[in-house]
Amino acid sequence: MSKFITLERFINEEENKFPNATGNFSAILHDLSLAAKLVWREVSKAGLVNILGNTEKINTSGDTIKKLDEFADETIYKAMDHGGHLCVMASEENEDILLIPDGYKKGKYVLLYDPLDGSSNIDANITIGSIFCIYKRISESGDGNLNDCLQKGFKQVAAGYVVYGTSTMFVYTTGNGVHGFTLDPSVGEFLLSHENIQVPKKGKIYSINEGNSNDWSNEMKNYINYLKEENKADSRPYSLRYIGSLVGDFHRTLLYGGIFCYPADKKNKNGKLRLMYEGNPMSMIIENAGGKCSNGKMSILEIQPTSLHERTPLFLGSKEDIEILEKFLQKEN
Ligand code: AHM
Ligand code: MG
Repeated sequence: MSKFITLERFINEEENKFPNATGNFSAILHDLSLAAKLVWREVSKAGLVNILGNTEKINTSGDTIKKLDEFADETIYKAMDHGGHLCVMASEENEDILLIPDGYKKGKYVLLYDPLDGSSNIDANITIGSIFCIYKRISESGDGNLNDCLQKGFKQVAAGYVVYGTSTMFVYTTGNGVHGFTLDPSVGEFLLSHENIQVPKKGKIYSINEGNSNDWSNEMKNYINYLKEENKADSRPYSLRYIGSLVGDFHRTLLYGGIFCYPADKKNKNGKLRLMYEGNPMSMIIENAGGKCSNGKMSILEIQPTSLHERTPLFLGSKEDIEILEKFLQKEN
């Protein structure tokens, strides 16, 4: 029988590798794992209790917020607001930055999160997830501010997600490999199940909402047509897999390789997905697993954000797949 390594123990052992570590950063990860379990507990009962259904509210991106989104948003905020390690937060469900309440110590880190991504899938019992990333503050002290949140992706010091699927997993990186932990619900612990995940250099699966193809650029259409062409030496045609839930589609891409695409189109010139809550964290994870991220022209991690809720074309996946995509999109306007 192999060893059981809990997420808590793993985080502590990672911290011990850095003699100067203060423990602040590990404490944030511990708080996040508690938040993940609290959200999982509600998500897993979603079909049992009368929690489904839309509220009257519309979030800043124009989507109808479901009650479970609100629960996840509040739960993550409340699990993180009093630890003394954060100076500011921002969530996909809130237009403005979220300050740490008066009376609590303000720390040196910044947390951005998408509390419940893919929530339009909840009613159909399809995989959804939570996404997070952590930065170091750039302001000196006191309350954090918008500039602390609007840092380039390569400044992230950690990123991760929780996938509520056939089992629930916590996957994260601090820049030292990507590690996955599966929740054992009977003991309430995340146990190390996927150490040092490496995305295959090239895959056989593409993941995209092909219903939008009429609105894609010719370059984007040519790339997807190329993936469908027969070429035995090159494992083509690729298979299409699309859940419509980023965490699920990303998790499969991370494990099996291939490419996830949410491109720009005529109606949405920056695509659909958000740079700060979806693009940057998933990009840090894929790059730390040996894969690549792109907006079609450049690394997502090099984009200077200008607002909390900006969107970006997003491509994530195997290194070689992203490189081929970038060749196709070079001439795209
Ligand atoms: P959300 O943040 O409102 O839940 O939307 C994001 C979701 C992603 O999970 C997924 O990749 C994408 O929207 C799917 O969009 P589409 O239905 O246009 O294919
Ligand atoms: Mg989202």
